[in-house]
Amino acid sequence: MSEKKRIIFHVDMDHFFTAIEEKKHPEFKGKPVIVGADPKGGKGRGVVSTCNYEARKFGVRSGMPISRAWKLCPEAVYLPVNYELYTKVSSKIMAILRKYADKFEQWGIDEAFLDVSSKVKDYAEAERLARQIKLEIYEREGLTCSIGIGPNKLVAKIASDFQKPDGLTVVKAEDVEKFLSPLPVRKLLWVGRKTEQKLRAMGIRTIGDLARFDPTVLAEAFGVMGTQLYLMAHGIDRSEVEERGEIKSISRERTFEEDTADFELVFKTLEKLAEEVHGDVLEQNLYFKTVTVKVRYENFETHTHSRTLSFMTNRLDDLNKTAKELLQVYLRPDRKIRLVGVRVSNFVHGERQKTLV
Ligand code: TTP
Ligand code: MG
Repeated sequence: MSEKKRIIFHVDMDHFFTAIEEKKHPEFKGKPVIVGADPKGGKGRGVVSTCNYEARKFGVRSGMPISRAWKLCPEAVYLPVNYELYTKVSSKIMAILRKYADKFEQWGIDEAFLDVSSKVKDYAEAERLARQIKLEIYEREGLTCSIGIGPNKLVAKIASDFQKPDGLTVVKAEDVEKFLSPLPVRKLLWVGRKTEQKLRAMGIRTIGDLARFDPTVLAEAFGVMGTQLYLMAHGIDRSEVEERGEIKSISRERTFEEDTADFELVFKTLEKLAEEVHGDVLEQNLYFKTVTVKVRYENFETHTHSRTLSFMTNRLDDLNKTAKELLQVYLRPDRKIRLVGVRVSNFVHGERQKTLV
């Protein structure tokens, strides 16, 4: 039997955090809006979480130091991150999307894969379904998204990014190689900066260059990843859309006003972050097993250290105790700390307890 033809959607909300803020504050519409750390007149030390498309025209991007954003666009509206609100909206969006899919997989806070193979008979029907989904999200939540449609997750994901914002890109199975060929290799999901540089040194810039390259040479240069890259360049991806826990992790991190070796301050900050994380854990009715601590030193060297507990828990005490133990190894009098963070993951959804007598 030949492999079953699939039709997969990838949905990605447009400038998610700022879109939610704009909906809440219509007076921001048309202005550059940036969500992230407090810029403090250019002296702020955290990063940009996201920004709307008006701010992107000034060169502002996610992950950029907030001080740099301030230089590029001091006139923007700067807002703190309101995770609670964004998580709530995310859940509503996911509930809308889930009902359209045979198989559903949330991916981060604002993206999802939908396998709609049994819901539509061809790409024309798929396109109509995608328009219906976009309309429902817009009518119910006032937000736009971009949807990519393809024969697998890889192609769908690249397609959703192809026309943003408010895009809809359909790539039929027979058009995959033609679609991918001119795009830069960076668009293949796991191609990071280093791989990109190495490929460039071999004369490979586009996905098409990669697809035409000798696969044995790629395997020699990159090992297993070389073979993977070659398959991806030909648009081949057999991975299934898999239902996972709605949220994969909950985290908080904070950049200190000044790099510090004051361990009491670091511990206190960690405790505060753990409390915030714990608040979200309870609100989402989750139990976690894994705790991760992140530390960035003054030279930007960044470490993470995780521990998986032997039990599921939603207790603040367990989180605090584990996080502090994990942090301990990073506290050295000769090394100042720039940032500390804590994350919980490996969730199970708890049964909502009705009445406890
Ligand atoms: P993305 O989907 O990467 O970005 P976006 O939705 O803001 O913009 P786009 O229109 O290009 O899809 O990320 C989703 C949210 O995750 C984003 O709104 C904010 C958050 N985020 C961060 O907090 N830090 C980051 O570095 C990135 C990339 C995202
Ligand atoms: Mg998005």
